[in-house]
Amino acid sequence: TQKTQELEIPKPEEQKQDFCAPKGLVGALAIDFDMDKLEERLQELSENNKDFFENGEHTPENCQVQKLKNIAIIIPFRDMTKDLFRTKQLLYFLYYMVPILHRQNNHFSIYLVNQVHDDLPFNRAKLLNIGFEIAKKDGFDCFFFHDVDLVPESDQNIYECFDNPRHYSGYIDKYNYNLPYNTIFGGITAYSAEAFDKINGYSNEYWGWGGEDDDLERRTIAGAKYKLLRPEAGKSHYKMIKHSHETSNKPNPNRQKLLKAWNNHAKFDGLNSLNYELIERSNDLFFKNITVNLKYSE
Ligand code: UD2
Ligand code: MN
Repeated sequence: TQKTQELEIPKPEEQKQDFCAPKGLVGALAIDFDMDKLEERLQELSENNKDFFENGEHTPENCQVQKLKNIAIIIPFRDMTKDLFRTKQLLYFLYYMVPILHRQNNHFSIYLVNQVHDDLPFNRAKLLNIGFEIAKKDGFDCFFFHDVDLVPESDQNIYECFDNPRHYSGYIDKYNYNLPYNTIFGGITAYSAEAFDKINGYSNEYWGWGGEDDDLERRTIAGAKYKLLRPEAGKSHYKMIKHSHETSNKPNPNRQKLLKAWNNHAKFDGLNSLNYELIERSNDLFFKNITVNLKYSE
């Protein structure tokens, strides 16, 4: 005689959920920015990924997202070029980054923070502060401040945060994968909400090209005593889309003076003095679109 075994079916709340882990990483990736192929590639991007997105964000299914793996990629943006070159960079960025982040299997969203066309110079740092403030309110706990023209050459370059901030883009093809100087902090940096709050974010006072990245390095290392950390050199190679500098983003003539005095303004110039006007907020399929006016008067 056969004994019927009673099957024990666990109730949903008792089901143990594992933490999300990367799925199907492929390692090194061939990256090119062939503009003639852009259109077909965008079609490919949307066909293969549209089902994984809701409201411009991706949430992994059937696993539990760990702390510091709710990732907001914040991109400072303005395109005043005639040929829409920054927009094309953005499309290429999405084409490569979306599948990579999807395979890394974390909760993520890309925030495009647009400076409205105005007569002001570009202000990368202030746009990044705004993106942080908004994405933090949306519930993210890990923030990547990310230039639009950098793409990782391997999906083993894992996007995640730790308590100590990290500079991600130390090894770029443009610089033969060497650090141009030891304390370089431009391109891409990753912060927990706590760490970015602790340093009071970026300075809002850098208008035009340059200096804001070094100022952030001073706040983080000399100011808050974090270690200068980067992901493993061999695993964090980036390709940069070649471009010239916009006339609307001229080198800031005050940048050296501001940088020298970083410690005099860090405490009251940053997240705690941030003001701006939110012009528009909308969700694209693969990113969240924020448009702001940096000119502010009360
Ligand atoms: C370096 C840094 C960058 C920043 C900049 C000085 C690296 C790898 N990069 O980049 O992080 O510190 O120097 O400010 O160290 N952008 C627009 N529209 C514009 C101008 C800029 O969208 O009109 C955005 C875009 O996301 C771009 C980023 O700002 O990638 C930085 O500007 P860039 O690429 O012209 O500066 P670059 O390459 O000299
Ligand atoms: Mn660049």
